[in-house]
Amino acid sequence: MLSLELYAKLYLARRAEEKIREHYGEDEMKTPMHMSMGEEAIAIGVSHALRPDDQIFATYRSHALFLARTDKVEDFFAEMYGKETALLKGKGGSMHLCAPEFGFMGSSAIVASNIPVGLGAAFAKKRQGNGNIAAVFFGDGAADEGSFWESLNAACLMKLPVLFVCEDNGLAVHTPAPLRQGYRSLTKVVSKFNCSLLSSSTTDVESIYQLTRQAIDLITDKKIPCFMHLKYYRYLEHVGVNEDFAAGYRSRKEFEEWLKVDPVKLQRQKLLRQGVTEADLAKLEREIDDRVERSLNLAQQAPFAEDGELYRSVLAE
Ligand SMILES: Cc1ncc(C[n+]2csc(CCOP(=O)(O)OP(=O)(O)O)c2C)c(N)n1
Ligand SMILES: [Mg+2]
Repeated sequence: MLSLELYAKLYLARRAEEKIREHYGEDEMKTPMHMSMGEEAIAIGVSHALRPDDQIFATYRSHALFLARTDKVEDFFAEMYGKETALLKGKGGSMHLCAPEFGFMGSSAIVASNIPVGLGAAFAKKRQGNGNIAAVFFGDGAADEGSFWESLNAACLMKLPVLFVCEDNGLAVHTPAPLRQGYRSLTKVVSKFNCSLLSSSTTDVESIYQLTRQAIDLITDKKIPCFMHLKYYRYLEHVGVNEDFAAGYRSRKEFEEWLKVDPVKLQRQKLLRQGVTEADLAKLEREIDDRVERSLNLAQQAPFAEDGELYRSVLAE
């Protein structure tokens, strides 16, 4: 059942980050944390609609996206703790998650740097004629970078199978969009390019899933890129695990409005309306809680990689 599958993914992402919040203060996870909380419906809705051979190029704010695409909870926590048992043996951390075997081609801490890389993959896909697409995720702040505009231009000119996923939380660190952008509306500017354009501010994961399916159809049928503009609210500070409403650049009131349509809560309510019982949901949630707890414990107990590992897989062999 689609709505239940999506809920399980939403709940897993939320729970995993709640666990990080609980333990980050112990200072055993040495990686900076850019949390997904608030953004999960985008990560999960888009990822669920992509096909197995489509590829994802992600940002440093990709916990939910990584978990949705790979379901590798143990590896995820091992990576947070920098341990040998992780997919990248602890060399990636929160900001450089990567699982190419799942089509999760990597995430980068350099704003907008993943966009041209995704474009290259899309170019290869077009040459191979395999019908697959490259989904490139980026924040509204990445649209302040030249490489974003160059990539958008090249993708539209070359008619590449790229899905641009703009996760717009209206902020680059603490600076709101109107203080950074010399235009009034990103979507209005993008609408002048030769690509399809879809836009939404929903936090309903199923709507984002359906929108993404539409985007994939548009890319396939019209043979031009698609730009999806999706609004969300970042619950926590830019980097770190705390709320930051005392910092003065945004208000708790705004947060509370978005909380009313929290993606995890919305989907749970929808399932109850569809006749799924409270007991069934509680059972599912308990299983996920146990999985998260077990993965965290395993990560804590796992060894660090030997010193030489640091020099492996750094350069292509
Ligand atoms: C090229 C580059 N410039 C600046 C930074 C510093 N920086 C890190 S995150 C960030 C804001 C990016 O905002 P956005 O793309 O909207 O992503 P969000 O953090 O809101 O998810 C900036 C400026 C960086 N990492 N890379
Ligand atoms: Mg942003």
